Amino acid sequence: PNGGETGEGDGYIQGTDLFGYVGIEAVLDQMRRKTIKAGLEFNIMVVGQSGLGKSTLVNTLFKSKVSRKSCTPNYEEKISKTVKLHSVSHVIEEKGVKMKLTVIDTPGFGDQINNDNCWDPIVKHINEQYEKYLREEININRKRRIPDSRVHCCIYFLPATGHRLRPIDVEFMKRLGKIVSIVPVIAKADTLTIEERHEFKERIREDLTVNGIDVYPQREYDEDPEERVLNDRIRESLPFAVVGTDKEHQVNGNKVLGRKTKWGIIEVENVAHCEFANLRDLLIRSHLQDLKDVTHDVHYETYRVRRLNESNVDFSDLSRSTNS
Ligand SMILES: Nc1nc2c(ncn2[C@@H]2O[C@H](COP(=O)(O)OP(=O)(O)OP(=O)(O)O)[C@@H](O)[C@H]2O)c(=O)[nH]1
Ligand SMILES: [Mg+2]
Repeated sequence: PNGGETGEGDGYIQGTDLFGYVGIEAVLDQMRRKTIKAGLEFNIMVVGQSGLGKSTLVNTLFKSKVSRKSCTPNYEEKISKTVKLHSVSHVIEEKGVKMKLTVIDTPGFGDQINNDNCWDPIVKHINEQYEKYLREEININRKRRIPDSRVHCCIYFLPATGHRLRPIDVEFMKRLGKIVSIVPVIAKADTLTIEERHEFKERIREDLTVNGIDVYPQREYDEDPEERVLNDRIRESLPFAVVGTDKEHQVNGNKVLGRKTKWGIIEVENVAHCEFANLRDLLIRSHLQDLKDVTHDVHYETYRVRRLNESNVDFSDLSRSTNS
């Protein structure tokens, strides 16, 4: 039939005849529609020493541009010391695409006299989510879509000491880097001068390399030269120097998220002031799908292989316990 109902029919038919056009690109629309229908799930975790502003940054993220248009009411709560691991979820909707963004807030370490194994609860939580997923996956009656509570990205907070990586952070990140994608940040970056920030970042990058700590985006997973160039630029700017807040202030008649000090307002979302926006854009805008892919293809895969190789895994037991 010539000139189909869609109006695109002509070109389509003609194309087939003349150039062998088969219309594979239509798959893009199908994928798009499927993704929109299914919705997105994205889970971030914040980790680091106590008092570095982790809970504050979770609030900043939810109050910042990612969720201003979301349907959830403003998140108003006095921030106090976090005592247990807990998640905060918001459903964010933009142009018909729905995303459930979950941030897992964790209690900071460093308060105890003995900080040995302070990573245990964090490592345990991350592995438990892999285990949950694995159990769903090997279940005989598995769900069409397995709920995904796996941690797609772990934001690791470094104190703005201006010196080097501390042994505790090295130990912690070494362990984390093997099981999850880490994005390191310099916390409370408002305490550093421009020069100090620059030099501190450089020293941290050196220390990460020297200690063999793999942070996201990992070089070995760059898919092509184009991605390598893009990711190199990100790797050169790590760790992001961030500032967090849960307060809004008036600046030139606009409401901005900021920290008011005696000498002025630090605008958290202003890239001239700090790198919070760079962090947010990396997570939400440019690398969300890649973080999910790396989690599934690399970290979860490693866990899965290890678990299934363990001689004590009884498959029937696994599926039975999931069913019950
Ligand atoms: N100067 C400065 N202070 C900050 C920043 N972010 C948070 N703070 C302050 O630091 C204090 C601790 O913040 P929290 O967000 O509770 O820190 P936390 O890392 O969650 O602490 P724990 O729950 O104990 O692990 C609060 O008084 C915050 O207002 C920042 O970017 N700069
Ligand atoms: Mg906290």
